[in-house]
Amino acid sequence: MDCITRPELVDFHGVSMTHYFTDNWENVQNFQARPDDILIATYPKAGTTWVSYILDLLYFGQISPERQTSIPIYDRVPFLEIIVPGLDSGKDLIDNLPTTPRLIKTHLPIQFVPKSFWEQNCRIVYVARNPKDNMVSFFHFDRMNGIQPEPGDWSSYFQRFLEGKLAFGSWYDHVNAWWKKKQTYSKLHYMFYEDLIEDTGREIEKLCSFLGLTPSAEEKIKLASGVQFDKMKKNEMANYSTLPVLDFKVSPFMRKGKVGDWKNHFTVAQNEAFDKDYKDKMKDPTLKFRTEI
Ligand code: PPS
Repeated sequence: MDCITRPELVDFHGVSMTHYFTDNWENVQNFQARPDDILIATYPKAGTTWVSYILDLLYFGQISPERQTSIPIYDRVPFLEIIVPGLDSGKDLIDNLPTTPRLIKTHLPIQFVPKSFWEQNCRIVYVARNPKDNMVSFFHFDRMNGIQPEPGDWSSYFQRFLEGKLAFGSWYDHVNAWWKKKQTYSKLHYMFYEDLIEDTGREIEKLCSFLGLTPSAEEKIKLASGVQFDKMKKNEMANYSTLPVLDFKVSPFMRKGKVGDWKNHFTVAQNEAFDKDYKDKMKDPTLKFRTEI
């Protein structure tokens, strides 16, 4: 593999980004979506892999079970905007997907989503996670991920999260803009990580109704049990252990999978500062997050 170095954050049309997600910009912006494509959109570390895996099993679990033991999730559900030297770009992986529908992952803030997805009226599943746990998960991911900027120490990371100075920009802008879109774009299903933790079966039920799928009760029970954290953590095709840029000696990709781990990281003062800042930034009373369940 080519030499990979940690990137700098740059201001890209007003959003903090790194070149691994902007170097393929023209191809990504000109991406040709198909009407049956399904886009899985998230701020990083909100539960992308979990929902990708659920959708992959819903669509292909029965018809091609061998896929589950031979193709890593990041190849089954390619990451649209990523381009890393020595690896296939997300765009190329998508273009070569043999399956229908194509399941596509993105972390792009809504204003960067290629227009073709809107023109084709594609279904979009957005997953959001409470910002405290999202921040903690992102911090540990940045420690172990060679294509992310160095996270620095926890207190400086905490500050940068509040300022939106992380790859893909501000969590606040991301979750709010996607939430707003839901009011005008009916093919957007907005989910919460905490709801999935609380009742995976119920959330699968809602997903199926959004996608127009009708698995049997038995299939749904099997699915909900098969996608639990411990099983995914052990599954090489779902846990990212085969991706060379990640250093599992620093931290695993499937790290804790919990609601409330922020309590092990936030100091009392940080928590107070966070809550105050959150109130100023999150003005829409209809968008509510749970930091414990
Ligand atoms: S990425 O890199 O943005 O695609 O990461 P993403 O998949 O969005 O988020 C990773 C976090 O999701 C947790 N995860 C799960 N939690 C509970 N159950 C299941 N099945 C599951 N699968 C993934 C994963 O552990 C990361 O969260 P943390 O808090 O770091 O453990």
